Amino acid sequence: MTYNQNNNLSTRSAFVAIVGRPNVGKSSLLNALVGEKIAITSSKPQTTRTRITGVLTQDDTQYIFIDTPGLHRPKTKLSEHMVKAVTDSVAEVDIALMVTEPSGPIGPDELSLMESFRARNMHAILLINKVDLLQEKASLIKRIDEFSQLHHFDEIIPISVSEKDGLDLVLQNVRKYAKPSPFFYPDDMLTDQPERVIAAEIIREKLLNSLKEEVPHGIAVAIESMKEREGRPLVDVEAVIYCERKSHKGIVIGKNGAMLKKIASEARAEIQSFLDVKVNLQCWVKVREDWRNKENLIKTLGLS
Ligand SMILES: Nc1nc2c(ncn2[C@@H]2O[C@H](COP(=O)(O)OP(=O)(O)OP(=O)(O)O)[C@@H](O)[C@H]2O)c(=O)[nH]1
Ligand SMILES: [Mg+2]
Repeated sequence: MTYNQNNNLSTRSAFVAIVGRPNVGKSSLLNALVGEKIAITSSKPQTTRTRITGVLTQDDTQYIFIDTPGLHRPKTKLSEHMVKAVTDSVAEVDIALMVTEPSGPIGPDELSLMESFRARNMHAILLINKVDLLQEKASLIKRIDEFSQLHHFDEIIPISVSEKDGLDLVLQNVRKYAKPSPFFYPDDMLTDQPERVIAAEIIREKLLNSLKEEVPHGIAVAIESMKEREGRPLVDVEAVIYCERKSHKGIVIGKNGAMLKKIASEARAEIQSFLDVKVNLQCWVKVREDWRNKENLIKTLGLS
């Protein structure tokens, strides 16, 4: 559907893919640019599993940001879908924002992203995020140099999403690539994700924060029902947490149910503030052996 409030082409829009290695701060950047938390973030890599659209409308310009999963070598069928979400997104946009960190080796995934920009002859801006972590600024110059030799980026901008540093400069630069077009979304819309997807993601974020390494990567969350209680300002949410092994189910539930209680209580508070209404959240835990390698389950969970 096309929304053209002015019915002329005084408006512009830019489709922007946010790409990069896992854990560099892509989803944090999306949230900061849109001004609301619409994508979950965590200190664990491979948090984002699907493409997430975030919309920012400023004056005559609409930016449509597409946050993507971190690019990595796929080890499961699920991660094959995640990598495909990245390549599909890069193919469809006016410009890519490639997010990286100020230090560490430049690996094959970053090299292949730069290669795909060249193959498509597309515009790309490099964002060196987390500069707040840098002790000495001289290393930043070295980093800029290192990337400049590997690819001719349209711009290279150091930023810190946590400190909200450099974000205006990012928008100013992206604006140059906006094309005359009607707005694609209503100007007050922030994301195309349905409420129940955001609620499921909030629960997954709390699981990512509380559980150790391999357990949260094998978890998926589905909202089975979300209904307003008749005659009361209260929403009942029923969620199922799927894990891929029996032993993981025990870890998610915890001793005397303590872990599940903690996760559900944190998630309930955040879903409540997101929906702006009181929420009653019930979570069940089920096992779906090796679901990350089963296409039908990946599809049912909305991850393909
Ligand atoms: N110090 C610092 N940490 C940051 C900054 N931006 C993001 N982070 C942290 O980096 C971690 C990863 O952030 P995410 O936004 O989830 O990263 P991502 O690139 O979306 O990760 P994937 O979805 O796994 O690919 C989180 O712990 C963030 O709080 C920053 O500017 N400075
Ligand atoms: Mg992410």
